Amino acid sequence: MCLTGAVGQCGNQIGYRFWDLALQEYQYYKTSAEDMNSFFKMNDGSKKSGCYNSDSVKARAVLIDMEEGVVSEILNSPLKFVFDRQQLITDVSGSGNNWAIGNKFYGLKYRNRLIELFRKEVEECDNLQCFFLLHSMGGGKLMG
Ligand SMILES: Nc1nc2c(ncn2[C@@H]2O[C@H](COP(=O)(O)OP(=O)(O)OP(=O)(O)O)[C@@H](O)[C@H]2O)c(=O)[nH]1
Ligand SMILES: [Mg+2]
Repeated sequence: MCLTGAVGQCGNQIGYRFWDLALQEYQYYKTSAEDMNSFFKMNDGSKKSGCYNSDSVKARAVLIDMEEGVVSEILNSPLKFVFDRQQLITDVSGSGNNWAIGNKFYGLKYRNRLIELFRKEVEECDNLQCFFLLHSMGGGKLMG
């Protein structure tokens, strides 16, 4: 199982494409529930039937952005059902490409919540293999 963290504009935009493709693959190629389980939390019904609906499949993901725009777009997109509102951390103004603000200000402000969110997602994995972090090389960033 793989737990994805999408950080900032770039990480969340690339993450959106990733989740979109992963779901399409499941739909069109009938990926087995076991494979699907690597990236998604699925309820027992959808595991057995091989079908999913909006309540049965949730991404093993934490979405983080100190600006709201991209995450809001994701929450208004056709994929909105894949994300729990508890899996998100957003703020309003962003770090404006300033690493020190991202790391020292937002990092300190959200560190505990971030760790807690990841911890909860980890607890839902029975076989965690990796963390998959998506972010740009530029930008303010929370995590140094
Ligand atoms: N390949 C790619 N690069 C992107 C994308 N969005 C932003 N970037 C690049 O990412 C860098 C800026 O990082 P962002 O992800 O916007 O910054 P951030 O993490 O949101 O950080 P702050 O906004 O400063 O808090 C620039 O070099 C952009 O060109 C994207 O969707 N794809
Ligand atoms: Mg940003």
